[in-house]
Amino acid sequence: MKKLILYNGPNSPFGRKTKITAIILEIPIEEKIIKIQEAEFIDNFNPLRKIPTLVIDDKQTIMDSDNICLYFDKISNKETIYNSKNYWQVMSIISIANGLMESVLERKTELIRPSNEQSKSFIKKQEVRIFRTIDWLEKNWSNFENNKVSMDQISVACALEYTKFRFTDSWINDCKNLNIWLEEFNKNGYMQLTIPKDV
Ligand SMILES: N[C@@H](CCC(=O)N[C@@H](CS)C(=O)NCC(=O)O)C(=O)O
Repeated sequence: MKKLILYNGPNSPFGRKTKITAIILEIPIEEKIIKIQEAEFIDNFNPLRKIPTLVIDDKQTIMDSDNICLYFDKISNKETIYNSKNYWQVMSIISIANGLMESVLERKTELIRPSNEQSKSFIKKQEVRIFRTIDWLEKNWSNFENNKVSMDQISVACALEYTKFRFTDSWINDCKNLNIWLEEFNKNGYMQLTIPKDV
């Protein structure tokens, strides 16, 4: 078995996706929680200096959460979590969830810059995108009725939980179906084990 080191952060939604996928697919990884801003050594593996980054046998790197999750799915002996019947729908929902994570992250990053450098219109644009995306999921996404866990469910759950963690849960009353599903999904051991921590 190859040695798999997953460099992760304490609250990255992208990292959370990969950790959950490793748990579900029973991939034995060693997770190392790092402060990405100080992790110069990561540049040797991933010039983007981003987490998650997966290093295989100290030499090969897989970067980007989607590639890491696909890799875990490929090497696992368990049933795939990328259902082939609605494959492209699943992939598109994953991209939408990624976009939601990005907007929440961008908004937060902008807000921690010095106030004279912040752009109100940029923050507003992210907030509009966040609410539009969650509302769209409420109206258009139905794969959560499926009892079998799949990659789009993991991605949407991580994105919505990150939105609550970093921004707001004000959408839960308007997006009832999504919220009922999320509360149920959050009871899974892999969600409980990966709750984001503020550091
Ligand atoms: N597309 C990437 C996004 C990863 C990403 O944006 N990670 C953030 C943490 S949530 C990061 O490492 N940021 C460090 C930085 O921008 O300096 C993925 O899916 O893995």
